[in-house]
Amino acid sequence: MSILTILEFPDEQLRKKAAPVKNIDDNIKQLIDDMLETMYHAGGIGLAATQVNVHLQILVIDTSEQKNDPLCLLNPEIISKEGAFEYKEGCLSVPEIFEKIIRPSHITVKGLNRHGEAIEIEAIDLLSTCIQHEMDHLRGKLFVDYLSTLKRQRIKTKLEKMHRLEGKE
Ligand code: GNR
Ligand code: NI
Repeated sequence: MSILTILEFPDEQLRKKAAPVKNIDDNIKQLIDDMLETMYHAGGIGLAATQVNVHLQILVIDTSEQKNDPLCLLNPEIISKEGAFEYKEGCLSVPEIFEKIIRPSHITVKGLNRHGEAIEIEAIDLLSTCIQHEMDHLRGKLFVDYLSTLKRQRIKTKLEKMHRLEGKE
């Protein structure tokens, strides 16, 4: 197991579109385990492969209080959505920024589990938000894209400054 490096906005790699997983080999299983470990280590409730610079349609989520209910979804597709739910979102790729975003409150998603079996998940509120946030990552979209150009520009400037101070740039 290993902790992977999480890319941060405005890294252009976060804009890449992830390809479907064709077969779940040992490398993919290792990646899923590493993504879960990385998510728990970072204190997040979700992580998309895009964030660790792997451009495949893989996401992991755990919205449970006890952090003991991991969910892994490959090649996810939303098959229905309705309602509206507002939540103050954050992102491990946009550290220290939290903004209210409105998304559909009820979704049904299909995809594959880590064994390659077809699964369907009905999700509401926080889990629904989290799945949509992770699916956005897989198509190169970030929650800051829902904000005004001005707000997004301010966030970009702030993070660029942070990265310079950290010597990341
Ligand atoms: O840890 C996370 N919290 C969170 C809060 C509200 C909406 C979405 C999220 S996902 C985020 C982890 C992350 O960046 N996943 O891509
Ligand atoms: Ni995120």
